[in-house]
Amino acid sequence: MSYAPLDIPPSSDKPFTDYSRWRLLSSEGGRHTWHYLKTDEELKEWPQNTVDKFWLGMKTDLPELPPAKTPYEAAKNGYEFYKHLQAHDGHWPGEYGGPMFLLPGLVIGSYVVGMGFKEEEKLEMIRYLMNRAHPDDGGWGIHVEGHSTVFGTGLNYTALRILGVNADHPVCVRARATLHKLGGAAAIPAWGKFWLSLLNVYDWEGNNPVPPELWLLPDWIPFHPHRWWIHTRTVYVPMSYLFGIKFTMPENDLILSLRQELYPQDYYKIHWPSQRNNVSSADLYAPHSGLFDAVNVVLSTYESCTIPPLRSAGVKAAYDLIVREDENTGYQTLGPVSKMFNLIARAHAEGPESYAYKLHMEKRQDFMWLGEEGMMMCGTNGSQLWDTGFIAQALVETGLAYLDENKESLGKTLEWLDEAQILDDPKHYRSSYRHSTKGAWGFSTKEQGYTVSDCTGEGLKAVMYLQNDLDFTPKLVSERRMFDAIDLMLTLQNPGGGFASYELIRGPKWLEWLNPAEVFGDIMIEYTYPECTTSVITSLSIFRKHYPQYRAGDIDRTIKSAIGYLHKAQKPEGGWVGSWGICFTYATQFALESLSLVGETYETSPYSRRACDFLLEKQRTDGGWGESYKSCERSEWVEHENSQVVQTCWAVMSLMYARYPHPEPIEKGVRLVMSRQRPDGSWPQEAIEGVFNKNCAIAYPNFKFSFPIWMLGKADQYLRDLKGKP
Ligand code: LAN
Repeated sequence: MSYAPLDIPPSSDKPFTDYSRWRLLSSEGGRHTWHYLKTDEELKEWPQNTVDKFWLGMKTDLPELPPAKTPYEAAKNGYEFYKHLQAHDGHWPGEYGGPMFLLPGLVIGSYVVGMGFKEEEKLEMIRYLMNRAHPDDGGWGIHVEGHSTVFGTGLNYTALRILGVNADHPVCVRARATLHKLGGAAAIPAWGKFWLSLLNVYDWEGNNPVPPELWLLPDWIPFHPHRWWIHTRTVYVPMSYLFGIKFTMPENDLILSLRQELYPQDYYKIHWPSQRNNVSSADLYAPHSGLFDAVNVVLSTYESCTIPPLRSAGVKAAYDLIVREDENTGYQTLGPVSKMFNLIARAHAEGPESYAYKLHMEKRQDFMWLGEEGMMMCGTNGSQLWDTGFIAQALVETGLAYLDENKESLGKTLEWLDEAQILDDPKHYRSSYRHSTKGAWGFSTKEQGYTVSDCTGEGLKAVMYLQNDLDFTPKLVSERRMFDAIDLMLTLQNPGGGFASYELIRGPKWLEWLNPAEVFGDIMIEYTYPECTTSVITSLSIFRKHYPQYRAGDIDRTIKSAIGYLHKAQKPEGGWVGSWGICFTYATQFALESLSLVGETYETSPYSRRACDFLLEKQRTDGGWGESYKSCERSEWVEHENSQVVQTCWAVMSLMYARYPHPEPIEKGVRLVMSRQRPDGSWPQEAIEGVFNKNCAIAYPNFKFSFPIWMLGKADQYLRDLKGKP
């Protein structure tokens, strides 16, 4: 990619490209890629549809619906709208933005290996960054709603410059001032140091070591990286390769200039070794432990006298793991960070003419999403299964599935879910330290190919709802395949009874003392989560109603001990801390669903009662609930300034799972959610819904459809039952 300065307008409120020319292609298995049509012929052949228009923030022209008088009618209107956002293959595509450290990885990573972008992509990435600059100071945070940090500002500034924005453009001038005020790029957290080192604008000496020799350790060692949380290890595999070879891009004018722009001090006078632990206070979330600092002293000493055969064996071991990961995932890799590190490693080792380079380039597209504000890099290659699984269940539970006008859409949903199940273990299985995948559903697509405990749970539930509860659907997923999903989930329970995200907990808790990332909490090992646990055990429980013979004893024991885990995980105040959604309302909804499975309700269980009382205390006078993403940072309830539709749905669902006996709070919540519905049946976007690693928010924009539809439809029935009406 050549560095070509672009003529960028000072304001970014209008698209830099013609939005009527963009199309979202949903291809094999739900892959998402955005395309810009250049010729009139292409435009004629491929008209823009509602899905494109909705996600581009254009007017959808869907009709106004008869105003809803009951919660059921509101749910029905909601689906009348949401149905139009279903892709032709049956899944629901969606934007998966939020984190602000991913687009720079895409841009820097592509730049250092000479991989270009289309002009329209560059322009819309620039616009996205301009739109997402913090209104107060022009910097960027770790996520779209966060305060400006060095990580966000240093990396996104660099991305803008690579994409072709001049250093004297107002957006750069403002961002640079903020960056310098925060201490400049020398104080960027570890992953920022790493990206900038690859770009040759930070010295490798300024990084704490990431020795690839770690991969040569025997597997039984308690801190062997195969025991780390899968995202952390999958990011550190290519990092250790790139560190091992000290990858740097050759100097050019832009790099020389960035060395001046990113630092308030003289780049050439910086004492790099003293920057290793220099992290701006605006960024620091998980400070180093004394143990980690000590380990780094030892590793840094080793770095000055590495043993060449050992280093090259380590580099080779890391590279082999990179190749296996690419091959296991169709070059999607587990996530967006590993995607770009792997891409650089493969490009370095195999060159721009290689098959690996081309495939990485092709699949890079799956992470690039065009939204209303421009083009972003997503948290994964989509959230296809997750969004599709929820709405499928919502339709069946609310009865909307039985309406003739929804049957076609349901049929397609089932077809997609059928295709999305992973049928085998990974190609490279044990040699990649992978957990089994046979029978699993992942979070995004089958191609990405990772088991996620709760995605398997939600995927199987959705299939059972559609296949076993409805009499008009074909039985696409065989019993054998359902049994595979069950067998897989049963391998995922941890000794304490809880379920983690992708694997069993493999390492000791003290590994967290070696957390190198500074900006994320709880990333070194798997942990058990009320959310994941619930998706698995609710799925087991529905399954056993349909197939009471299959592994009944195992399922029984699993559910019992999972409930024990949930009891222990409850906070004394009554809620559960959410790790993947914000925050207490999210996790409490799941936990109370679990408790309801074993008959624990407001009237029968102190756990359930305490949880309801906790939530009721948080209900606001407008009938809604609202908590800030800061709840997740602090593990304590932090009010949002407004009540939020999605969180209100989670709270009302919680009360219904607990069979809360008084209608008033439920009615008030329902009224709030109905009052925010638009005449076309949709709901406006409110605050960000999700989170990961304690400190980074991530968007689930489809939640504003699936959860209101689900909650309103359920509440309609629930309130009628409470009042003894038919
Ligand atoms: C996700 C998204 C989905 C999420 C749920 C299924 C909701 C959860 O219940 C289990 C964990 C999982 C699969 C999850 C794990 C971490 C992810 C992949 C993400 C939050 C999306 C992005 C994030 C990933 C780690 C982002 C890249 C950043 C790094 C620190 C590597």
